Amino acid sequence: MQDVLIRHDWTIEEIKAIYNTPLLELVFRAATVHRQYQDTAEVQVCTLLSIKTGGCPEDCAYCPQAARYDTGVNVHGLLQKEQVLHYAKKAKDAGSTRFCMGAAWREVRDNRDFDRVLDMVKGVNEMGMEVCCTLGMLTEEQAKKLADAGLYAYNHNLDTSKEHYSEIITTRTYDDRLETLDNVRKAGVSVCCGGIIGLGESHEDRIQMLHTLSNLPTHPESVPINALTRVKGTPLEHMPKVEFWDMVRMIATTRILIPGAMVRLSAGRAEMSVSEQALCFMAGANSIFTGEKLLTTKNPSFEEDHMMFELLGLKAREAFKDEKETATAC
Ligand code: SAM
Ligand code: DTB
Ligand code: SF4
Repeated sequence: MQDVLIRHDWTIEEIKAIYNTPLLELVFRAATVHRQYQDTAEVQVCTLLSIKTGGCPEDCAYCPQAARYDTGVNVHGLLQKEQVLHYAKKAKDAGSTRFCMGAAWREVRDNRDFDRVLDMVKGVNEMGMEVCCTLGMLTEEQAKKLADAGLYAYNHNLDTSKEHYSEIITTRTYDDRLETLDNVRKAGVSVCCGGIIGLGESHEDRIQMLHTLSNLPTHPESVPINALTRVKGTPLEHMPKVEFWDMVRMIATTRILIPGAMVRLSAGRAEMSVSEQALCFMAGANSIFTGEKLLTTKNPSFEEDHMMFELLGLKAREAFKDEKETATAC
């Protein structure tokens, strides 16, 4: 039953009021919305692979892959298709239904590497997994080529508020990000867009970011909420650890504002207990990244997550569920 209207006209004041609701009341409200829109027994299981690591020209202050910071990341060029398909199969066998390939690029260029990525997309799609990519900025034509190759979703995060953005990244603008999201939408590809907390932003910045996300003309189909993973050598290495309660508050507010989306408990799980993750699921998170690494940093193992699913009685959401439901409804 979906009796809460999906809105695209949230005001800052309304979002502030939701965000500042006493925590347990906020979790209860989010859990209520979650039950109206989603099957709460299901969690989407996605796996990331860094197909091109490090050496990135951008200056994103959180990122271990920016060439200008000395982070000790294992720099490598574009992986071979066979290596990628091997890892995708391992992820599929471990129960993952979405495979997301990440590249440390500022933007996609029309070159042989892009052709190779198109081929990887085709290969993973043929394995019956939802394929996602996160490759940086993208034109509409490039998004269409990815769609034709079988791309299901594209991840491009807002990361933070428009106001705080220039404190974190100076090598491209907030509007560049919004333009890429628009190009992805126009190509008919599912949009995955969220942000990071712990970048030194204020509560106001988080509210502003949620305002931008929840007022997009079409809501993103998935919204990853990341806790900053503090990496030695990056400008943000000494930031305080993100409070677990802030993650819960962010997830719950996102669930209420964007009820139809998969809300992904993304970076930060490696430092959370199972009980803490359970509260995030209660608050409306229904997607995670599995596999021992995110892109370059640690994540719980497939085995640990399997045990968590058993304990909490969760099951993996099947691949292409949205399409199947639309087909049945027609
Ligand atoms: N280079 C492409 C781009 O920036 O769009 C794709 C890869 S980039 C690593 C994808 C996303 O990972 C970033 O937008 C950011 O939200 C997230 N990310 C990167 N480093 C992170 C960190 N240390 N902690 C949390 N999230 C991080
Ligand atoms: C997202 O929102 N989080 C993922 C994925 N989208 C690409 C990336 C998290 C990266 C964490 C740092 C790393 O492992 O390098
Ligand atoms: Fe490069 Fe992406 Fe890292 Fe920014 S987040 S430095 S664009 S890999």
